[in-house]
Amino acid sequence: MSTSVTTDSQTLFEKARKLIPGGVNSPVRAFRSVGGTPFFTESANGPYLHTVDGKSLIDFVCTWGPAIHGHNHPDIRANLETAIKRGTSFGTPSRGEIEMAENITRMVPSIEKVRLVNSGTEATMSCVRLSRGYTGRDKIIKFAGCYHGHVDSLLIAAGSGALTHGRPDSAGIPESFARETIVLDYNDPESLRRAFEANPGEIAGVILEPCPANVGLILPEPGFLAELRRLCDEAGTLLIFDEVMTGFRVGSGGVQEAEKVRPDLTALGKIIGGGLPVGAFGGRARIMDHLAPDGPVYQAGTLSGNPLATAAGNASLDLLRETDPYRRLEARGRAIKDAVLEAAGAKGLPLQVPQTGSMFSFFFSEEPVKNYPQAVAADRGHFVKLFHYALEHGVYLPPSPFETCFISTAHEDDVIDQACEVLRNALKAI
Ligand code: KE4
Repeated sequence: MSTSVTTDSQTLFEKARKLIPGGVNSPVRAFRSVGGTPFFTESANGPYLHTVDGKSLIDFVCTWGPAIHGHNHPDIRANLETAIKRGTSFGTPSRGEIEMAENITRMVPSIEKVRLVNSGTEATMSCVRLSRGYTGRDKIIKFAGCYHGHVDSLLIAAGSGALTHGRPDSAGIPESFARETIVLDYNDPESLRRAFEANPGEIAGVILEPCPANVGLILPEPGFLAELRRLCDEAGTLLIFDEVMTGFRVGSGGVQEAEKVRPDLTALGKIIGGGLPVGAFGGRARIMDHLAPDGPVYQAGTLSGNPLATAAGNASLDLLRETDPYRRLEARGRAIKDAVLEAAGAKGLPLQVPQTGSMFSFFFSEEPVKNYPQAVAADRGHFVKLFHYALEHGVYLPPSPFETCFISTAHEDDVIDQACEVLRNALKAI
């Protein structure tokens, strides 16, 4: 029977659980970190999600980042409506792929050549393989709390031999894979120096979210990214920025432009797809030319460069260049941060609200959070109460304290004011 006749999330979720693991196609959607039943969305417009239960929610998840222009933006929809009349997939080169490559290389200075894939996971996985193929080395360094998609060699936690190997962070990953990944603490350049000393000539790449946002939001300490660049240069190791989330989000050139640190490879996703499945990875031409069919590093994808995805993605990137929304987005991020901190202060609630541009998160912690151990030490119970109060009052925050909130250009001042009022009241109610 068609699910369209079923009207409520509870019923739909029970049906979904019978057919889909956990009832979801991505774990975080199951609300396990906050409890309760996830709502099903019927439609989305501007800053709102409209649920099957007839509720309209101010959306601060923005489909985990892509919806920087809000949902169902007319320009993106128009591009898609035009593209779909020509067909859905060709499996051959198409004009939109060149336009996407022109957009990305123009907006991200470190990227001279770029390849499109279908997800952020594919993008980071390909960066790791390319760094290994280019350097002829095997080991990779990552940082605790940074999430790069479900790549076997990156679902690794710090191991007992912290400076020489990690341990699997998921079932199904062989110890042998974990031995090639070293996990360090973010914002700790000294540990990187020690890891390079312990593994001379063996590190192919250092990969990180330059601004970790999958552990809540953590901002780089002054000089940290520049020091990573210097140490990688010294060691002949590639510096890989995973800007799947921050690319085109914190500015048209991502964190690398804001912090003036040039990685060798960059992984992208989310915003560049305008809501459709797209990832990309790119960097210096002399590195990218190691990819098949020109070079020995294999990488491929049936739907890579799909014409619908590039139509939506190009519209999204064109809009960013035409409207330059970043100052407005920063002002709205700051407004929420200030309102929430004022309410928490009035109540004597220890709260940190790291914020950069249209990204912010909540740590119920006395001290600013600078790395993963500090993030996991923050009070999660308070976040759960905040989440549910907000949801009940029409504001949808990410269903985990280890995620980041996003604001779109569709979150006009009246919407921001309304959300601030709900968040202030939520903090009073905690
Ligand atoms: P995807 O494979 O989900 O497109 O991208 C993986 C990825 C890579 N790098 C960074 C920095 C990311 O944030 C992500 C995915 N982000 C999560 C949100 N925390 C996606 C949401 C989900 O997993 O359902």
